[in-house]
Amino acid sequence: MSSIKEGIHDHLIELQEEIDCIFTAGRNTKVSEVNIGQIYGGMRGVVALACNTSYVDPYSGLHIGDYTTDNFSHKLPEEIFFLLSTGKFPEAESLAEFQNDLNQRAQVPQYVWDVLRNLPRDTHPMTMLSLGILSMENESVFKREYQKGIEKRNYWKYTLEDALNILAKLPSLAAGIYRIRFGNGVLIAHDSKLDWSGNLVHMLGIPDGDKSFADLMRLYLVLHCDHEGGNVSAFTSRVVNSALSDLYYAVSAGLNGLAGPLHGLANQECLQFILKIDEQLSDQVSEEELKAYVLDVLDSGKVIPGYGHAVLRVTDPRFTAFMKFGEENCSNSSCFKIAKKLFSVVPDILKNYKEGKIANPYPNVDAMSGSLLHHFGLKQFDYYTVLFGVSRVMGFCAQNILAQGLGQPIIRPKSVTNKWVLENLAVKKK
Ligand code: AMX
Repeated sequence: MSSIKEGIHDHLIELQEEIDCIFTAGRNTKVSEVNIGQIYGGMRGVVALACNTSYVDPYSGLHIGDYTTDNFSHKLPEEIFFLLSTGKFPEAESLAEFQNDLNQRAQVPQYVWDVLRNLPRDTHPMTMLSLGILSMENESVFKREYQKGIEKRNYWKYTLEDALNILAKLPSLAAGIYRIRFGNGVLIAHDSKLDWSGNLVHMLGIPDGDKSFADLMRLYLVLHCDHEGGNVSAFTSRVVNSALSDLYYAVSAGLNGLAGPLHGLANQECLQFILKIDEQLSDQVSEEELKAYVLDVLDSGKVIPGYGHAVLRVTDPRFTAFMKFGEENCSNSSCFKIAKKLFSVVPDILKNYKEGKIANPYPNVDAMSGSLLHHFGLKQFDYYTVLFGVSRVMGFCAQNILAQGLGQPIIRPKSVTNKWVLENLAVKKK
């Protein structure tokens, strides 16, 4: 058995023991109540899901297992996937074995390129990524084995196979999308001597003399990996997989959620926002001018991209990690300077805007990431969410493997009509 499979197997035993203990203590114990506002308000704050890959604390941000962002941000994405799915970082030997396994599976079938090359020229790169994954659905090991008849307790093993096949192909697929959509369409071959993020940088073909772009990409792919279970993309992916639709369907569906401007597309919108400020006011913009600009945007009914969060109530530690990288590697870049200036004015404005209705006035991960990508030569901001997606697929895969391994059932909350609510409140419509 491979180290990752063994690690997941052992992790599932631990998690199942914890669940048994929780159920023995009280399966009917209440942990959350739902009010009418939450039924109509996107279920915000309703505790209704178990996710054992990661946890987002409102004040200390993303935790993976026992590690906070500061404690894992220096790792490789492969190590992070291992941590998400087994609860532990791999030993050197297991990491090498895992990387070797990914290399063996990296070849993207020719028909995927045929599909992508036949799309309209201006198709959004997120559509291409989602479609690229979905076009390979026929390769699903889970689907093939399920049709033969497999025991429920083994579902996770075939879901893991699908996860490894998808993850291995992602750098080639994402880089190919970049070169088809923004370049001359000539693909650069995968290099088995490079690691997962190194290969993505290599196949994108963006010049990187001092390897700072490769450092940024490693950090980028680590920081976006997972954000617990209730965000739009992870939840969507989990719901789809809970119907035993295989991981190709589930990952593609999760990516479709990530493509929205209130979620993953915010990083594209953030850079557009910053470039507009650079064009209209320059990176020498004063604090007063910037405040007036931000207020104008808010008064026109738009959100400030990269600010706010459904769970976080402080500056996102992932933003802080990117800011540190920017200070160390590109403090003179115009985009970085503007992103930093926005950080010094936006939180105070949002705190006082809409009578304090904005729950979190602080920056999320998207407020800084695009500025760094832009500085290092990746200027096509339509592409940024693809990089977010490449990273986040690690979270989708790990969450679904663990859920399958724990035998979690199909997800099906109950919805109600206005009539039901009116009757239950014993209120008459005027
Ligand atoms: N600018 C202006 N208004 C904002 C705002 C922002 N950055 N963040 C929240 N608000 C507004 C909301 O639109 C809402 O107004 P409404 O009641 O008139 O509709 C009000 O404040 C209350 O919202 P909330 O409870 O603070 O936030 P939420 O949980 O409903 O939404 C989020 C969270 C992220 C969608 C929201 O903060 C937002 O739209 N931010 C900008 C887009 C963004 O950065 N998205 C990326 C999030 C991280 C990610 O997934 N990548």
